[in-house]
Amino acid sequence: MKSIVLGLGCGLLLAVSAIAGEQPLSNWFKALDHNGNGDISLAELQTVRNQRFSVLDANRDNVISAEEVTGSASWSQRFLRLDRNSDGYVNLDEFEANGRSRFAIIDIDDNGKITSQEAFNFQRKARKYATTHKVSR
Ligand SMILES: [Ca+2]
Ligand SMILES: [Ca+2]
Ligand SMILES: [Ca+2]
Repeated sequence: MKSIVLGLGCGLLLAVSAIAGEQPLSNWFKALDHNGNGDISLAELQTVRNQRFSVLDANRDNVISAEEVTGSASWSQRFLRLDRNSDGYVNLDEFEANGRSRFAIIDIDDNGKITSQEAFNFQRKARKYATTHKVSR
């Protein structure tokens, strides 16, 4: 069970890296903390992810196809996991469901907010996991 959680968590680190590049925690944390109040709410996470969805959905048909993510190694890797019903497309529902499960993993105390401390703990754990398991990027 623990390794599954860490595995999912590692996916979030990759997601965040995709948004912010290989930047330190403070930068991606600030990018997600839209209203700048010092923590990340689920709404804020979904806002940023929805923008990402629009960017990835190049032909604007409201689904992401495998072809649309071929330019991004990290999104291509995640595509199969995001496509829950395996129809070859990722729709916004699937995309948001993935965001919710990731949020829940990082929000350790389950209070609906990700603090910078929770984000930091998570990043450290994910790094350790990546090192131990030699996760390719
Ligand atoms: Ca916030
Ligand atoms: Ca599309
Ligand atoms: Ca929390």
